[in-house]
Amino acid sequence: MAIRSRFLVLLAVLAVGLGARIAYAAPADYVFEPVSADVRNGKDSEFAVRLRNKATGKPVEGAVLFRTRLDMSPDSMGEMTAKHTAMPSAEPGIYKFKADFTMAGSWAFKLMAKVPGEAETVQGTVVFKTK
Ligand SMILES: [Cu+2]
Repeated sequence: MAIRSRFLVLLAVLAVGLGARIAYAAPADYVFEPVSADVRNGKDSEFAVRLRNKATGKPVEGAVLFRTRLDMSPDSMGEMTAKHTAMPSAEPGIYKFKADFTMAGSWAFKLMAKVPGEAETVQGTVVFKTK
């Protein structure tokens, strides 16, 4: 009986350890940040986001960003959007874009990303200020 309960305790410890490992590699471990929050207002204005692994602090290369949206929701103008396109970037973990901004103020860049080695989709929102 004592041996059996000791075995059960061991199983419980293993289960907790496994749970912690699964939680470790979660979408919440990734964060998108502005390379520079200040952006020029107007056409063909460039901006960039950095994808970082919060656990390691390192930039994350090779992510595929999709369903991107630029809108003025931070200034209560969520329906006001800006056209934007992805641009090539030589810097690891940095994803560049250019946009046609039409108003000075705060813009939210919303995105989803497929990150190498992460099964779940990562979501991000990065706020830029145009002036
Ligand atoms: Cu606006």
